[in-house]
Amino acid sequence: CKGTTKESLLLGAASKEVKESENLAKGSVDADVSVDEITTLAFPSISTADFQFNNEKASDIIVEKVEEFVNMLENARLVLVDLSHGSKILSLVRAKAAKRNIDSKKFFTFVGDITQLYSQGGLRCNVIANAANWRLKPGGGGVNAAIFTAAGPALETATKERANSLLPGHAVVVPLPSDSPLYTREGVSHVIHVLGPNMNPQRPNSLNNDYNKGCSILREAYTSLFTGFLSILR
Ligand code: AR6
Repeated sequence: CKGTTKESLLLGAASKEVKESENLAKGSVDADVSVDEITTLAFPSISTADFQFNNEKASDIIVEKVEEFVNMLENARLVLVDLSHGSKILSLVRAKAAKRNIDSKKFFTFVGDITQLYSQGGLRCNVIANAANWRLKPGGGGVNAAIFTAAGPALETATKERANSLLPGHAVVVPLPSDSPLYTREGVSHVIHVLGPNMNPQRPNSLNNDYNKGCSILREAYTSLFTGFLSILR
């Protein structure tokens, strides 16, 4: 979170999430650590919209995986993002994370478009995750379409250099070229594509409601995502 005037103005807003980021900014100043130095991964809830994964089960897995990785982050943090204040997955995760006493400076939720977190929300996130498709192609709706559109063709080219496809449960870290609008406008230096389990019979490789497989693939997906983020930190 960058402590700019823009952010300070936004921090006056009413949302709980924004207030949380205000506390973070203040905390960082008190600790004499520049807020610019906080490396932040913003991630959407993988598989719970187009891929129709059950929200209760997904929220358990998000909290479990955040708890597993949060202490390895040192000066970095994780932010779960969704588009609306009415997001079911955000409220489930918030409640469950609070019960587990997960440090709210290291992990919190935020309402906003993941491609405009800094310009619209004042939240500086240098790494964002994408709920990708197996072909790693633009389009298809949801967060994938939004990220590829906002990043411009540079993301597709950079992605191709790293991988041509993805297996469910896997992730690929893509450094974003510095001429991408997502880099220049939002300060995003890396996109991590993640392929989650698909429960939607209209999409490829549907698991047909097999939540044994589905939960295990979703756990793998978050492990791959957070491991990828740690690899950027080191
Ligand atoms: N900013 C923040 N969160 C968003 C945004 C956004 N711009 N757009 C959607 N979300 P989804 P999936 C939230 O459907 O279920 C694509 O077509 C959304 O509310 O994007 O993993 C791909 O090509 C939800 O909480 O991903 C794949 O084929 C979360 O992001 C397929 O969808 C994930 O929703 C992947 O489906």
